[in-house]
Amino acid sequence: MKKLMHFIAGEFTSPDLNEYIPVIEPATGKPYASLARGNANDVDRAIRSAEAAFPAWSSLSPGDRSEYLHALARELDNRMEDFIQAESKDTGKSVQLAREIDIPRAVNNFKFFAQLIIGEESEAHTLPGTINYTHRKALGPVACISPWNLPIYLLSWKIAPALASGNTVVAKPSEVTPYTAWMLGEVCQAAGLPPGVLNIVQGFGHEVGQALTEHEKIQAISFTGGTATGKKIAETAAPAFKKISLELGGKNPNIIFADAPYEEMLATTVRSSFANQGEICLCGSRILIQDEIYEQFKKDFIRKVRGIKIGDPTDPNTFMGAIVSKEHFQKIQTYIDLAVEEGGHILTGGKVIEGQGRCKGGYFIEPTVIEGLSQSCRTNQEEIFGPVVTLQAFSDEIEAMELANDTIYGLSATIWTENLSRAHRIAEKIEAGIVWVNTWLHRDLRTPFGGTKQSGMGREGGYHALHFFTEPKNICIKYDSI
Ligand code: TXE
Repeated sequence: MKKLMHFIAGEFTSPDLNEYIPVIEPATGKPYASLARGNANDVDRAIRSAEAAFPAWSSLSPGDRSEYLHALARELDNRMEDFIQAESKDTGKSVQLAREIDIPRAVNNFKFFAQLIIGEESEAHTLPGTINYTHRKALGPVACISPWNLPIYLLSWKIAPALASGNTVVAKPSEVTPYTAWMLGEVCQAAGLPPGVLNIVQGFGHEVGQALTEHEKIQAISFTGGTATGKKIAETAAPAFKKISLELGGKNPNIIFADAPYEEMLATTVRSSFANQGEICLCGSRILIQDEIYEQFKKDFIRKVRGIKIGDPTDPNTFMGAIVSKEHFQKIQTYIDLAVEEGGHILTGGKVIEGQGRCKGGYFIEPTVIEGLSQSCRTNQEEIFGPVVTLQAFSDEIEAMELANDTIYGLSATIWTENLSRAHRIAEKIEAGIVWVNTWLHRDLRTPFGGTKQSGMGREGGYHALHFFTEPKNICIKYDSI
């Protein structure tokens, strides 16, 4: 069985504790690798290596750092198929999704920031007799902590801007899905990235993650994960004045008006509900439908959902694979039971699926659609992060907006309408960091990405990310006039 080690100072290294955690394939429920269980000593070693690499790395020109990022993109691209298979095995997601989304996007993350950094400009402000110029400086060693749902996609989304802007990185992937992060170490070696520029420490969140966020040398923490963990990180970071960027949970509304472009809306709503088994923070888990089309939508949606192919992630026809872990699988089942207790009526799904052949013992759940629940119940308030959506009817814009905004979260929202004024009106009033109109998960990497309320703080993407990972310094010069 493969041992997934830390990657520190350009080498794969054993954990201080010499202990390993089993890594489970969700589609079979069986272990297939073992993971280094990191501790504070491993974190300290990684941070020292990042600290040693920082002066040389941050002194490179943006063009030289850009070349390294292009090399990372190239080496990742060369191993595209290995990464696709590994990501699917590790997470339970379909090979098809890893091929269409996860791995190409990871390659693009490196390419995108490689290009962006060479275009970065500094500012100057002049007055008679003075000139202020402002430039941005890298921070030092920074922490990038990522979750299990889009492992290499989200880890590279953090690492790429951090490195591009001159920082060195200690990355902490999720212990649930560590495989492609481990492979990234090999990519760094193949790309000739100088040792210590990127370090990857594997292990549990409460051990490695906590030690990393507490470490005095860490200047900034970029985190994506659960809201409860985000709060913990904020508590740790605040007294030490570390910069934090938190991308947390969501309970996103998908608001469908009677004048929606119907067929496109229907097909996209299936994706926005169940892509990646519903384990994407941007999934629209609350579907709000205008009265006039409620029954029609319900009928058509259920028909489409029943046609979803679930099963072995390696089957090219599979749309929904396995849930990422046994723990999360049980959590989703608890939420489905809760929905019934709260008076919900399951329109389709709701049951566990017995895997076939090699997938016996895998964690499969039917795509589940529930109606009849009030907005205030827990099912409609708490993040389930699985293949479970609820339907609610609304009569007009005011009611739609009240329902949409009535949660502690504010990550994203989708609005379906052909009425341009209405689309603008609602987009303005929705409490969310990202609003899509007549589309979903349509990403332009230059745009700010992140949430309001308890969905987080700070924005990733484009210059927002480069600015997060740098500190502006203003220099004011007075000169005598002639
Ligand atoms: O996430 P965690 P979990 C939501 C989703 C899910 C819930 C919990 O609702 O059910 O969060 O998932 C590391 N200091 N999302 O428990 O624990 C951890 O090792 C520093 C939404 O898997 O937040 C992992 O690398 N780090 C989300 C990362 O944090 C710590 C995606 C995320 O894990 C730590 C995933 C600590 N004290 C889950 N404790 C999204 N918005 O995309 C844990 N970690």
